[in-house]
Amino acid sequence: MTNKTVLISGATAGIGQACALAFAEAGFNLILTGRRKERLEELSKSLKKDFPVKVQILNFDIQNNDEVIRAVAQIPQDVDVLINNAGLSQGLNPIQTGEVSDWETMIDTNVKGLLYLSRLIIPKMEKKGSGHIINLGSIAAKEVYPNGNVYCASKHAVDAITKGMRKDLLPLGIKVSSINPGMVDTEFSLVRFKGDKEKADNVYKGFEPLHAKDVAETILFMATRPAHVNLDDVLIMPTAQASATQVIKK
Ligand code: 8X3
Repeated sequence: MTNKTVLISGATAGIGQACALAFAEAGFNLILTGRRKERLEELSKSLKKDFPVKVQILNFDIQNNDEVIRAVAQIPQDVDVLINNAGLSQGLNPIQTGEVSDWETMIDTNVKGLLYLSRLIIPKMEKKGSGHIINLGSIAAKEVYPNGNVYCASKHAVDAITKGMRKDLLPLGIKVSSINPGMVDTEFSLVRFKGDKEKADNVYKGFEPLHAKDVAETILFMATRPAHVNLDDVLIMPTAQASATQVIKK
């Protein structure tokens, strides 16, 4: 058991949801955020039933700074760990036929949303003189692949923001880490392909991708190192994947 609180953005599915479970198992109190209210309520109910932890849910759209401000104002307690997980990929077009609205959604969520939330949580950590921010990057934060253009750019921005945060927050005693997963079998591809299940399933066929739990367990490990240890930058890949574009499929 710990008396610590973790805030997980985008907790309604995938890696965020798996983090909620892993951190509840480890005894963290949880603040779970997301756009899908019913899913948040269901998750909170089941976690409270299974674990002796406090769960607060905050339902808002991270793309909207006013909504983020209103939501964070409802957090009474300290936040020890912030997991900036909310993020998505929309569309997989070459740059010349990309949808502007897809670009805006990715940049507004993956980059601006992460900034809005961090901007409000960091002062809470500063007041306490400690805290840990863990940003969800991607292999797309390290490499650019065909048709990945704006998604890769948004994750490269997360990589740069992580490095910038680490420098700026060093004097404040706040740890900053990033975790960069390769292919993870979540709703990610379904969202990227706008609900085309066949296309999405195809991405993960013929090899074993990472599962959300694999990433969540690693994030929990990162968050529970001793105070003097920080895992700055973790790249986690399926064994069958050597780079963004090289996967061995059977
Ligand atoms: C998700 C992984 O390989 O589709 O960030 O970019 S990938």
